[in-house]
Amino acid sequence: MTELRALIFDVDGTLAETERDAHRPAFNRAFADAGLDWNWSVEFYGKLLEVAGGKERIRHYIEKYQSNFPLPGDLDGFVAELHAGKTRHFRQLVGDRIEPRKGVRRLLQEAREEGMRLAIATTSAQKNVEALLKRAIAPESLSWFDAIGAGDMVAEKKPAPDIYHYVLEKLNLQPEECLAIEDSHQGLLAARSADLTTIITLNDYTRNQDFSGAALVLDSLGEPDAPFTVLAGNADDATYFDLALARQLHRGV
Ligand code: XBP
Ligand code: MG
Repeated sequence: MTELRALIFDVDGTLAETERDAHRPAFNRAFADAGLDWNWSVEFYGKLLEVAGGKERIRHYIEKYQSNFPLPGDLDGFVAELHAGKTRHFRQLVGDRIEPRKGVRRLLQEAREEGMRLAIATTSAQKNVEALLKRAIAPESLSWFDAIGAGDMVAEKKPAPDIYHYVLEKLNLQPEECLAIEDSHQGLLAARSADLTTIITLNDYTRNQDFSGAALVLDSLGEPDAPFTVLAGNADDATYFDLALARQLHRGV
């Protein structure tokens, strides 16, 4: 039986509620800086999340919702500049208002104590991951992760499996030695296409998505004094997600 050796975390929506409270307002601030009257509401942003990647999301928005916008000659350059501004705002916002989701600190701590390796697989830019880890988790937390796969390091973003393949290669582990933790349908598709056992901690944006294929679907990782709700799968009598439950799910595959 293969041993579980690493946990691979998605970032946005999984480690913290960054989409609603940091990415979205960061896009809006970058639009305002550029003199654009584009403003993405909390609800509308949920639709835009169908497209992974910030640059890809801006481009999709222009094509689908701003068809009268006079396209600049260098559209790639225009989008890249907006996105660079958005990344600067994101780093500021993440320091000001983002906390990790319930159970994240506890699980990371337990993994470190038990020598379980940690990794990140995200669509978001590397600078964003670094800012989130340093500011919302712990100043030195970047060093806890043996592999960080982020943003443009791969050609195809989630739901393609590329970022998970990248991380598995960096870890020098097989998929059956790892467990992925995601919050979205697209993330689940990416992880499952890379043959990873995957658990889901959903949030308001992803609540109604299809999570078939997930080993377990939870409303959060939970805490000893704040139990999770199991929406699909079997957690036996566990009330929060820890390494014992991770190993149990891993063995059950
Ligand atoms: C997050 C994303 C990203 C962020 C924006 O995916 O889809 O596009 O919304 O980040 P995941 P960038 O949950 O897989 O991390 O602007 O840096 O692309
Ligand atoms: Mg996510």
